[in-house]
Amino acid sequence: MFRYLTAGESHGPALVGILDGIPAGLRLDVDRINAALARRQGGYGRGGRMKIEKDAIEFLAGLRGGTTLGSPLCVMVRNRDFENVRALMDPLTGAGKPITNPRPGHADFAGALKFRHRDLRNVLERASARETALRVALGAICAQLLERFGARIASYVTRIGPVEAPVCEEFPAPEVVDASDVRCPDEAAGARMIAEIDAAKASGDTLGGQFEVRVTGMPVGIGSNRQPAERLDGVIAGSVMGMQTVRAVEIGAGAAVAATPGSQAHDTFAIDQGQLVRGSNRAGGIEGGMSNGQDIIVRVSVKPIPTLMKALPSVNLHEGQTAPAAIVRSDVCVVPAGSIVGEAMVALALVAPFLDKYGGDSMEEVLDNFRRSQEAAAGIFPNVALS
Ligand code: EPS
Repeated sequence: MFRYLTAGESHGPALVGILDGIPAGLRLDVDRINAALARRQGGYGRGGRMKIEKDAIEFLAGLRGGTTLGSPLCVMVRNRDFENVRALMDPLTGAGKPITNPRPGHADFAGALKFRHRDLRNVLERASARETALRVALGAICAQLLERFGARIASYVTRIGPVEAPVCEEFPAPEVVDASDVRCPDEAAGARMIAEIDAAKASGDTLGGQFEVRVTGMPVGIGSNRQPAERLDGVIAGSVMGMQTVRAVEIGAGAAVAATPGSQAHDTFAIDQGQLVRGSNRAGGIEGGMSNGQDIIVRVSVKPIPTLMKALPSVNLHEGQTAPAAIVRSDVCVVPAGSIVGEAMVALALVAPFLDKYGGDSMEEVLDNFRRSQEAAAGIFPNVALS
């Protein structure tokens, strides 16, 4: 069974994760995992913390000579900032002045009541999106597994605050996206996004936005219509909704189909030179809860982060008085970084249903199952060539 867990506080010694169910024999390119971690650290609108950290993956278990053993992988990303705040965060002796004023939109308030914490720091340390570094590490491992079967994952930013960029018709070229400080392949829109982030920073505000994650090369039939929990769109949406700041996830045309007649909402079939083709990809690569062989398109909307330098009205929970929300060092806009985390959450979501279909204990076994299944699929309708 494929599953994963993460642990770690934002300013604790390290983030750790366990990834269980990755087959034996997957050779990992560690430089590429670290490159994904570096991409997550970037993006215009990040705060001071990213100057302190230089995220790198360390393997504690499950890997030998760069190849997975089939045993659980245990990985770590250290928090360099821990050394600066050891007195506050040491697991045995950490202590400090409590944070008392919850930030509207943050986990502070609900978490304090739920876990009966009087110091909001005990909530925010785990709620912090710092933890997404570990998810990116785990997701990059999953992406390398999926790549062995021809699937690739990429993302780009389509909106920051009021600035909207055109949607890419094709799978976005990762090097073009990476070259933009806001991960937007449209240069003019990217420049306006940067100006908007500067304006938000100057006024002590924050900005949300939207990004798209695309998967190309996914075989047909991943996910299932058998049971609600097996539907691939639900599995992906659940995983991506599990990210800090995410408020909406759409597949393909998404919410817009509610206003579209059926004649313009679906993707027609045709035969072109003996080859099965689709007229469009409004379904975003998923029909009936299963991948249909087209690109999987996931559109994600994230809120502006709740730590504002011009603090929102709140209360001091210790004193029972109205008071501004706590101000802690933070970012102005995390949408570009969020798109990298989105890639990771999609990769993490795809592996379980992928292995449900082709699974085995070793990569050799999974590749055998995959090849046999692909050959069989090509023969089901002999008069129709599937690309
Ligand atoms: C975060 C607050 C900031 C961000 C952090 C998420 O951290 P700090 O309070 O240490 O300045 O930089 O994100 C990361 C550390 C990261 O690696 O993405 C928050 O409160 O969610």
